[in-house]
Amino acid sequence: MPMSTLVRQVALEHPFQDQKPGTSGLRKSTRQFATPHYLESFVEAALRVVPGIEGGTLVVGGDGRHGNREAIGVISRMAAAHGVARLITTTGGILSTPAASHLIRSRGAVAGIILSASHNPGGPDGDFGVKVNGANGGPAPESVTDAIYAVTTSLDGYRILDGDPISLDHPGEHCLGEMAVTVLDGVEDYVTLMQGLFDFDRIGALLRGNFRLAFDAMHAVTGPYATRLFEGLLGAPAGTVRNGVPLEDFGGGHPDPNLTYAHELAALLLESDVYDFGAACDGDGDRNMILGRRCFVNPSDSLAVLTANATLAPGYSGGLAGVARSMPTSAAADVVARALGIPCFETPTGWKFFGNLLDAGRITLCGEESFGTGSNHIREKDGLWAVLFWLQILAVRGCPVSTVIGEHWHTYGRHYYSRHDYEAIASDAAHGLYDRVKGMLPSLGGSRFAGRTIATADDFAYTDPVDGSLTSGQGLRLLLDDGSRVVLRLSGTGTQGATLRVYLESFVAPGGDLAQDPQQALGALITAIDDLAEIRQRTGMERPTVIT
Ligand code: VG1
Ligand code: CO
Repeated sequence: MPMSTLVRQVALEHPFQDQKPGTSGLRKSTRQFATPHYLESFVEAALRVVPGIEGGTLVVGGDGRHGNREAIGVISRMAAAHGVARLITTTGGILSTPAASHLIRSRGAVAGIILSASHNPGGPDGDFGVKVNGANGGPAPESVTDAIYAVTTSLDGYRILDGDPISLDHPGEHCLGEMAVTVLDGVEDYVTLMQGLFDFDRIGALLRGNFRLAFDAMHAVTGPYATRLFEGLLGAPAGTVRNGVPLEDFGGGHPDPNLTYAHELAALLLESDVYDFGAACDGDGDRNMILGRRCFVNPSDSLAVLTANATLAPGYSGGLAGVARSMPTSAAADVVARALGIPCFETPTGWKFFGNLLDAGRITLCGEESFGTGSNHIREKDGLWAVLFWLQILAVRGCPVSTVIGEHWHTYGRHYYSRHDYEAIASDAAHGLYDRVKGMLPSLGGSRFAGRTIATADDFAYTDPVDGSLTSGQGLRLLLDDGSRVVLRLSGTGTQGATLRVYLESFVAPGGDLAQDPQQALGALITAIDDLAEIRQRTGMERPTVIT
């Protein structure tokens, strides 16, 4: 039967008006995604906008949350109807965001569709998401996501192939209409990539010795990857990987690797002396939290430490072209870059802004304060890569995490840093607060704040050094005359109400007091921003929901 007879054109009564991608793709409640034609509408728009779809290769997979397999079925049938030549997906549909980025690149795909709401909870009452990545393996740039959104607002229908979805139970080759479908093991290629970057013999010797590692996969996508890496190839004892089986609702948890949501792991490391190293990743495997014995590594410091120690890893032994950090990330990496004599870029929040710099070879490492670190090996942040990088550094230096961090501060100074999140506040209250401070910015320069003077007050805008594109409205900054700063942003990944993020930073040079508690060191800034922005009063919250 000719393929055209199998393609069904489905008419939409009304186009959806709420499919604007946020910081990281389209993220909505699972319930909303279950609305008839909702997923299909967004996928149709993406398949129409992304160049090279007809006759191209497409990678599809996800973090295993509720709806993952069904969505892969729908996307496969739509891809076939749009003339995709080959679809690559994985057993069980399990594919971490970094592994997807690698597959897109290594298989020459024109794009990837990653099914994940990242660190947001999953399940029927949780969230679902769709991320569209381009041929470079990275999140589609704003020009593409804006175009996809524009198509969704006037869409009158979509094309889909009738038929049964292919089985994801085993690796194999299938056909869907005229489209070839490859189901492969989603872990293998990624593991090979890691073996090329790090010294597995050396890390293996560490993990087979007295050094004790605890890794928490949070019942999300990294379980199979971490088990193969740590307990398989690197010889760590069984049980090293906790919560290693991906579950559709992440076991009811919130797969966000921070001190609040990964508190069991945090308690193991911070309140006992059993483990030397602890790490966790988020729902889709692109975030990482690093813990040493009685030592929490702030993600901004983590980027700085990796930058300073990069040449200890075989994959980076030749040195770094440059580094980049998102604007709200502390300037700890900047100080290291200056010492190394390499450029350091400051981009808006979201991994898509690193893509051009990586593609142009201007940076090798990059990171965000939100537990994201990565490099030019792919075009997404990479949780397990960061864990392996830390293990590589510890294996070579032969000292505990706390020593690595302490020595780092003694050399470069310490950026006291904290992020305060006020989650799920009423949208009106959040926007009212934000717009009020934004309106005050022009009059804030030169005024007193937390015993310092405000040198600059602005709304961060970024001109991409590679393509010249301008992105504005990326966060309200109060830059103080002693190098401290406070930044306010509204989250672009939440699905309930609005989330206000307050980023606080203060620098102490080597020789100063490097051993304070961050909340105390930042105390004056915390009080001053609460007064200025009327945070407690306007949110009705006595304290943040998450403090990092
Ligand atoms: C958050 C983080 C940001 C990160 C984004 C996606 O965005 O702050 O740094 O890039 O999540 O991470 P927002 O807009 O909520 O602050 V993930 O792990 O969802 O791909
Ligand atoms: Co993520």
